[in-house]
Amino acid sequence: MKKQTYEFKLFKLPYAFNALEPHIDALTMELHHDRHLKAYTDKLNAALKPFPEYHNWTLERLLCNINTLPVKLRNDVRNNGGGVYNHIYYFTGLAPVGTDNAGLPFGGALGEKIDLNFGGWDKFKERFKTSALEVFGSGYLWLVADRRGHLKMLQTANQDSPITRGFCPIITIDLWEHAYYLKHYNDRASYIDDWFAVLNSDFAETNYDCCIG
Ligand code: MN3
Repeated sequence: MKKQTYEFKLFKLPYAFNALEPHIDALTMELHHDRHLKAYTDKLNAALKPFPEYHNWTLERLLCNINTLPVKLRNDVRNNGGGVYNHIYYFTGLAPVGTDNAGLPFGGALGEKIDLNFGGWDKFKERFKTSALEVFGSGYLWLVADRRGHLKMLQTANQDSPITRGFCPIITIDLWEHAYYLKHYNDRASYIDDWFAVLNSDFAETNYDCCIG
């Protein structure tokens, strides 16, 4: 992920709004990016504006050091900074239908680790789906690596970010209803299936290599 500092620019989606059809619809993508992510970005900038001493801090540095920040800044970094970071991870983790890396089982070192830890791709998918269904309320499910490179499925609430807890993110699914309600209504299970169909496996493999590298 490209490291940014204040003033944060709205992340540019690396594909068209309709590129994930029919799995994730264009209107959902447009609202998710142009309204939800834009609001997080604007609010993060507004919160940081009165604190010039943090204007050269990357988003990663802010999120990894929340507890050292002025009290007035902490919640905004957690919620809006997390909102920016997590959405960039989510959007980049999706690949347009028909591209080489869309919806494929993970390969490389990550693929081997998945086979070893979960007994194969299908079993991993099953476990990931079950865990995503269990996330209560608004949040995310992540595949992360811990400091020793071990894989872990991590549920996070609201816009909390795994890097605040020292984990290295590999891939994530946004489980807030705004990510799927227009097309899937309350059927989170079918959204999770559709997410797997457009999962960007290249992105996940590269992230894992960085985590253990
Ligand atoms: Mn979202």
